[in-house]
Amino acid sequence: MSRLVVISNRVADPRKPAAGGLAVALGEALNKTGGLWFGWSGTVTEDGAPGETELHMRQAGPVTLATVDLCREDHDTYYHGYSNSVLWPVFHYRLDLADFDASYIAGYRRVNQMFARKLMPLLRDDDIIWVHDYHLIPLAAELRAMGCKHRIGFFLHIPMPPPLIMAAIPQHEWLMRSLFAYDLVGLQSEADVAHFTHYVRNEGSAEELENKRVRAFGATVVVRAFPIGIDVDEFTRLTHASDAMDTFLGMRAEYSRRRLLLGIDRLDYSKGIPHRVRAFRELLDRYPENRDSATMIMIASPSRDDVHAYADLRQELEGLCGSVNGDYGELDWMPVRYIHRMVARRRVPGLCRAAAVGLVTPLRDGMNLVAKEFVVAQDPDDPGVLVLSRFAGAAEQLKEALLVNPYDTAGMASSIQQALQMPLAERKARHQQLMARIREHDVHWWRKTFLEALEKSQE
Ligand code: ADQ
Repeated sequence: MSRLVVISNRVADPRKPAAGGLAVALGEALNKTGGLWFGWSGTVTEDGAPGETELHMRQAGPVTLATVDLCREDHDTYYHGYSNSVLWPVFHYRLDLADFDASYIAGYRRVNQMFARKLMPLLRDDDIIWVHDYHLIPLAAELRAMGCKHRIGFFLHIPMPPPLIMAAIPQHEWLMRSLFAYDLVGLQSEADVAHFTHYVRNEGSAEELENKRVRAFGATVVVRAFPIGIDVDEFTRLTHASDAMDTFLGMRAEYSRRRLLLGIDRLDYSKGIPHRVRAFRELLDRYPENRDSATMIMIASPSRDDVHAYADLRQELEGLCGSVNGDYGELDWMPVRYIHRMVARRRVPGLCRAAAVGLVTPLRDGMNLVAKEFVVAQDPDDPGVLVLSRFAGAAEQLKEALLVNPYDTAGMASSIQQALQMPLAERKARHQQLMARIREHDVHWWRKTFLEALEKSQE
């Protein structure tokens, strides 16, 4: 059996309780056969030279964790710069927020080269390599240039933009060409696959071959959608554990006279959080029966606070929440409760279960796992309703949610009203169908189908 080598920007210890389904799924796969997990340690050193760093090796059960530190310049250009100020905004269609500083690309290439250089001596002949996300697009090309002949797969956790948006990145052709050094490229949705195919047809004169193979730039790669899921059994267990149940009962007692609407996100401009507050305001304005009743709880955990666009977002959001509370609040009712913090993972299912409506309304999102977690946490005999943006990757699968356009404030307000008024029988029927699909395509299915496709990719 081949050994699995996972490479991602950050590395997690598979023996510790994982923060999310992804770490669980990868940890589980690595634990099975033993494996290697390689990436950045999370440490930034003030004295190192760009592209130079030491490798730290640590054993975690059967899994070897291999990490490198980044010097300040590499961190600022590769991580903050090219990854999070160019690729993240552009891949989420936010050209207005991209910072195309010419110095970033050198750092991005340098760190990918350094990763390849440090990884090469650790590889064994029978290894199968799985690279994750937008920080590491050129990694396979760098490994191939150093003679690596292994099977290498890549999974993109964020959306693939349409060709004309992609073309705004000065190095777009180099990035897309780099993907052809992989054997398998996995994307979240069929829409992402269509964007990829359009791009390579237009810019790389691609030929589409059988079995999802695409030939362009003188190479062939398999490109498929592998919609990522959550660990349903683990999340169900968390839902019934005492911390989640205490949270649920506490919230239910506190809000016994109210209907709760819930949003849980990282505070990121892709998540459409201000749009959600505007729709809630519209709901209170157009459907006054919700005043003194509906309460929106928004938990937005701090994220990349040192990038400008995030500070602006925080300010905008605080202003919007303040004005809704000022205009509509009563002495004993605050319409919006905004919490700029991370909630403990073990409490998340309790919060979800207490909510009548889950608001997952990104402007663009790879998948959005919160949408799936919200559904799994519900009581099947009295489930809440998921209001989901049509621009989340999850919308391709979760068709029984109420799909909304977050840019259409009035439309979103009327969908929230529909959710609040939905009869029990309809809520149960929708929930049942959503659950079946989420269970069928859970995170284990995702990992297994990706790795099987990678095994077969060179046949
Ligand atoms: P993210 O943008 O981080 O992930 P998402 O998939 O929605 O977003 O959430 C990841 C996890 O973080 C979930 O388990 C969620 O419960 C947790 N989380 C988010 N906000 C939280 C908060 N305030 N408090 C506590 N927990 C919180 C990226 C892509 C997504 C893609 C995933 C996986 O942007 O589109 O679905 O990777 O591929």
